[in-house]
Amino acid sequence: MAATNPGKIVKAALDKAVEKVTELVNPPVPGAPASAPPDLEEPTTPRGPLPPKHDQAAPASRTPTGAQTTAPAEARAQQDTYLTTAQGARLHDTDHSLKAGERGPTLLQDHHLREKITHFDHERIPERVVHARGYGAHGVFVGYGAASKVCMAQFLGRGVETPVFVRFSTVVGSRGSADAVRDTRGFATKFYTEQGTFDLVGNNIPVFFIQDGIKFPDIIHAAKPHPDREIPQAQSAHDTFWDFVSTHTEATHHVMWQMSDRAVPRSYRMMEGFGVHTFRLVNADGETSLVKFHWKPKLGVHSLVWEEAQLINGVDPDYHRRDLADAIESGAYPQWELGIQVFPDTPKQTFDGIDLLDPTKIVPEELAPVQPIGMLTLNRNTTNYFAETEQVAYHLGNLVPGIDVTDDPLLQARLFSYVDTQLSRLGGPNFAQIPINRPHAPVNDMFRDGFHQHAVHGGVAPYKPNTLDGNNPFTADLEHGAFVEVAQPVVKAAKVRRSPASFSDHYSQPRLFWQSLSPVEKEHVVRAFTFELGKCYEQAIKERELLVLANVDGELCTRVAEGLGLPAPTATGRPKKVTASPTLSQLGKAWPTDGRIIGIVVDPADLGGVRTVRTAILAAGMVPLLIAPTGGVLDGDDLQAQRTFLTARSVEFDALLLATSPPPAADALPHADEKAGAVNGASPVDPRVVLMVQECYRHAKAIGGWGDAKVALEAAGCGSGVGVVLGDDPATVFGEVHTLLGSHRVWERFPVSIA
Ligand code: HDE
Repeated sequence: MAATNPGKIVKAALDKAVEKVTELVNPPVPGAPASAPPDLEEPTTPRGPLPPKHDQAAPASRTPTGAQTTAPAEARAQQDTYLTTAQGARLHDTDHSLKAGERGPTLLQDHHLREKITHFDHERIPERVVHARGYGAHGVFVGYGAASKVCMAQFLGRGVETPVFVRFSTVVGSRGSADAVRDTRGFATKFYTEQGTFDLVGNNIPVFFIQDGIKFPDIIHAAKPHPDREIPQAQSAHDTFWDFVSTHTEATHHVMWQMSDRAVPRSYRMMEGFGVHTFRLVNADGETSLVKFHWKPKLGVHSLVWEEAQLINGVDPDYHRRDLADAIESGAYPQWELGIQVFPDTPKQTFDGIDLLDPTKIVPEELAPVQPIGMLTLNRNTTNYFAETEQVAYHLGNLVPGIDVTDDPLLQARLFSYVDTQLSRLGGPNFAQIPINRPHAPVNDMFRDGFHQHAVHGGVAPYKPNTLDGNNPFTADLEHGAFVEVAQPVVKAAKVRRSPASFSDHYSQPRLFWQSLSPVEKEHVVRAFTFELGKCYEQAIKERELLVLANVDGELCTRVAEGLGLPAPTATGRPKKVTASPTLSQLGKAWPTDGRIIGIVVDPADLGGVRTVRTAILAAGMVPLLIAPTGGVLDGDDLQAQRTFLTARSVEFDALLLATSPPPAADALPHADEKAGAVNGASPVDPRVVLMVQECYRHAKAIGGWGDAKVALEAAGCGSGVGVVLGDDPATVFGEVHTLLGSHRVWERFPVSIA
């Protein structure tokens, strides 16, 4: 209960301030499982459940029909001190079933046993057929008011704050698959607006594999594991995927992006998001515009390198989830600016010759700049993964006044699919009443009954017209906030199963993408194609894809063909001239480093430098992880080893600092830790540290050292390498490493052979 006496209030405020200061000086390492550390012994004094952690939030307290309640969000969690049945009856034992004697058979009478096991047996629901692996967070969207000329949606108004729930995902893998796989990422945002829920269900790649929704089962069946052996999991490096995309050439543009660095993001926080389709906006005067939505991350767009991604999938399969949750917990709130490219709504629905209804095409930002209209901040983690992230249900058809759809045939099929899949995934038609899906606008829908009905509807007249309920509910008009579909004229035409001719150019934009990349990004694309096709068994499939690449770019085709040991075919068509779009490249600027993780190999004998650097890293909004020969306290309360040479792996860090060149620790033996075999023969430095340096160097990460760190760097063969900073003053060394991190990687380390 809150304090009411003034003395107590002052004391409470002071305690809070002291707590905050202590936290600033000695911030908790993100990821601790509970809001308080556990006792050593099993507690026996009855007490209530712990409160959620400071970084957690639950869905807002709304009734199933959208009204705000006064119940705190925790009221939905387990209550009180004692273990109960699902009906609230207190239990005296949950460790033994009820038996006819200690050694006798279990009795059918044991309702607690049956209730416990029955509930457990039904804990799983079907995973999403696509985008099964995902991670969500709560946040807020603030409108800039800049969209008012083209859109009347209330939530885009200047300064309007709207709660949101965002779910990021991979597409192909199942729910337990690894995060850092090569795949497109989902970027789905639920805006709980006052005018009803608006869902922007996009991806981190601005184009799609297919132009018509009817092909979705085909591309997904091809990308999912082979049906006979159910392998490979969460990968596109297999025959069925390449069989499909090499024959269905409208996929080529998406495949180019998927073979680029975009498909191995460093973090969800460092991805762009795209609505992909063109939408139709309506302003207060009823004028319409066509738009494409973009999310621009404040931290820039950054990626993993391929070997790093592969290691991560073993070392930390939850890499992207952990990164997002830790960043939010440590206060490095990720942000994205929402922007729109605006096009006149002409009868042809094209812009600069680009068909806006074709979801395999982008409009380069150089032709139509992205105009910022609001800011998204993710600032709270979920309290319960299943209740929130697993049960959240997005739908492209959840629109608000001012935002409407177009006739993009991919978009149109999606309008059908999402409710359909949610009906079976979430067990019936009332999934909008699950707390995370509850609108923040009043709901008066006249839908009744069904499995898991949480609303208790009054009245006897859920039909229209009625007189028994005074004809409530009433339909509204535009003036009263109704969503009214744009009366878009439909061109007179015959019913056909055909695409327009404008959809048939499958190669110009893939070439545009290729030509927009920097040399090192091109190298990565070449290697991704070579790797993935190299994993295919069938020669015909590789040759067919090489022909596709020949039509994209001769050099790309030749390089991949070299890697595959196959002849490079000649293009079948004459390439159209394209103009590169430099904004598509991820390189060439400096970005903020919030939430980046810096590994520090400590010198237990001299912790002064480590302390200075750790404080500087925290002050810069980053996370220091101290690496020592063994775990435990190094000094005082704040210097604790978070990693050891046994548990640390380079892929956990964005940059590495060495305060010393530690001699081999007691467990530096290949039979105790195989990594210790990384150096052949005797080494003055612990071989795991040498491996860590080598991997960081290979992955073009900034490395810094002071004290006698030079010995370890030399043992790793990179003593004088580019992006390796050596000095006497730890603070200066860190400063230089920090600057290097602004460019994400030390790109100069990759010798490139592509122009
Ligand atoms: Fe989806 N998609 N999709 N999709 N999609 C689903 O809905 C579907 C498409 C996207 O975090 C499913 O509730 C069809 C494009 C995201 O919960 C399903 C077609 C884009 C998510 C479905 C498409 C997306 C989904 C699976 C072709 C980018 C995850 C479970 C017509 C613009 C949302 C579910 C979340 C999820 C169908 C094409 C993005 C089966 C039929 C294009 C981010 O309904």
